[in-house]
Amino acid sequence: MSALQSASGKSHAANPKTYDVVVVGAGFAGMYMLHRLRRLGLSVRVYEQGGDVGGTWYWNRYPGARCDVESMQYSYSFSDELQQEWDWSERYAPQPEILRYANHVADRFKLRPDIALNTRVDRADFDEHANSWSVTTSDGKTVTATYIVLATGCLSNARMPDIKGLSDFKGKVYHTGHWPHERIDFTGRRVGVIGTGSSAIQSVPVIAEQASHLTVFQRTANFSIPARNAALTEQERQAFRAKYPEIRRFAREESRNGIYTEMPDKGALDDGDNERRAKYEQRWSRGGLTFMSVYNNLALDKAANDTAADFVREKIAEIVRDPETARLLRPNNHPIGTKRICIDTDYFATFNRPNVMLVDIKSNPFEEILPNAVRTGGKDYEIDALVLATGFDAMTGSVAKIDIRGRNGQTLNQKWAEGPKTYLGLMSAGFPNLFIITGPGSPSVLSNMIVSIEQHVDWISDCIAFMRDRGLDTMEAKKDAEDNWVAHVNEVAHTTLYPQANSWYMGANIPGKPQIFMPYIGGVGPYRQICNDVAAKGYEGFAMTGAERPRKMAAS
Ligand code: N01
Repeated sequence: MSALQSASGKSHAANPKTYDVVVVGAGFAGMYMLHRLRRLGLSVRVYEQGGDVGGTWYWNRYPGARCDVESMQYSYSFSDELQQEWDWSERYAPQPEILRYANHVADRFKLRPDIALNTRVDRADFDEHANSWSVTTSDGKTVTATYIVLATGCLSNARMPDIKGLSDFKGKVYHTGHWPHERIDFTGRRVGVIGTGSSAIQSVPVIAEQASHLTVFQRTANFSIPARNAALTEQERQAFRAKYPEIRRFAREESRNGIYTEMPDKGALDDGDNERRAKYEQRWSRGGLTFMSVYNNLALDKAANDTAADFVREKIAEIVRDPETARLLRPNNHPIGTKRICIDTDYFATFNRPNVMLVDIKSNPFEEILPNAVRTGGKDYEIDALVLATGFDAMTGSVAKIDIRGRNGQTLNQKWAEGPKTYLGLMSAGFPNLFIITGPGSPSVLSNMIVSIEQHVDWISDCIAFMRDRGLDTMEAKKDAEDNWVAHVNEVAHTTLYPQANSWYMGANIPGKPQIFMPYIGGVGPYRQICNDVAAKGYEGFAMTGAERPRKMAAS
């Protein structure tokens, strides 16, 4: 292919604002997508609304922010040089270090020239005659592209709660998912935190160290496991690096969640009480997400799940000295793990501090926010600053913000009004040549995101190369394949306990959002196999057409 020929064979010389591929977002997904597509010789433009690369790690700068997947695994595997040369400092990298890593990748692979920062994609229209997308950005410009790839992230659309009086509050209001770039110092200030999900559980212990007083407003208590974070030694890093081929292979092909760990071989009720307790103790001491993989049925069987949930509830009761606070902090309305499990450093112990107070807003919902206080249960809690750790419009929120119009002018928001519909989480029927990285219907947020990102990017790149090599220029999910996949995703979810929780996985945190379990829970390894099989069968379930040759001839 000549340098001037696109994947679709169109010449780009006449119009420099025509690309083979537009990628939306320069987080870990968008950056790797750009790298792979450039290696195919394609022209690519990446648009990023943030002021720099890094996606979720660019925005989530709240105190205590770090990854809950261990650094040596929460990192790209596509370049062995990269994984051998980068030194992670701690078991769980803090946000500034992950952002430095993202910037290092952008520089090392010379990605920046193809990334337009501070530029939001507002609209994308599919032109059925030209078989291309017209993409409009926040600077008022329009470009065209054969393909568009949404690398918009699953948790990047911060959700502002709708609480009466919030706009009247006179102090500073911060959202954990949209934290300012300058250092915020809460020293001597009375701070209120709303929410008790992962972001709050990470930030509360750090804010408590600074603030003169901290009030945490809790609607739903959450399960959290100690991180046991620590500095990584050079020896530990080297031991890990030496095993990388096996670790990465296992994470991709065998694991359920993209994490290298022992696979459980029995259920929680197959062990006697003492043995089970010893295993939970061992995982609690080890710390981290693998607590949930001690047995193979914690997500499936309520009685099994109760044993793990009871163990954690007991731990909370042991740690928290005030019995009423301990009672409130013990989760009681969802099976453990059915909301994203949190990983903390001293979260529960923080409530033993004299300057920290927990307020139950489940029994006493917010009445209103006053200029200097939060009023609930007839009491005013005076504060100088408010931290909203209220989460995200997850999985679909960032996609929904773009006005995407496919065939017949149908918008993606119209199509997804009753819940997202995709084939394999990768494409949606009626929206040709539009790919989604870690979209709803794929393991995405149930996995180590970088493993899932790399799998999707590789699959999409291979698919575009397949089309180019056969003179095909349009690809689209077939409606029946999509319907079957949506039914399968739903069916698998309902064999588990997950739908029992009012979680953001279900869209339950956004008033009016359809309540559908969005990620695919079948496991990272099995899902990859399904995607590989689909590709091996000539992209079964997708319609591919080309101006030059129909698909059957092309594939033969
Ligand atoms: O958000 P959340 P998050 N009034 O949705 C409460 C990832 N993450 O930002 O549960 C009062 O979990 C809400 O209450 P309830 C991770 O995947 C990863 O903490 O709806 N309260 C809940 O307590 C995580 O799961 C890392 O009753 C309101 C909280 O706000 C995901 O991001 C670190 C309210 C929101 O919790 C989201 O976590 C941090 C209202 N109007 C996050 N609205 C890593 O380590 C909401 N709440 C990689």
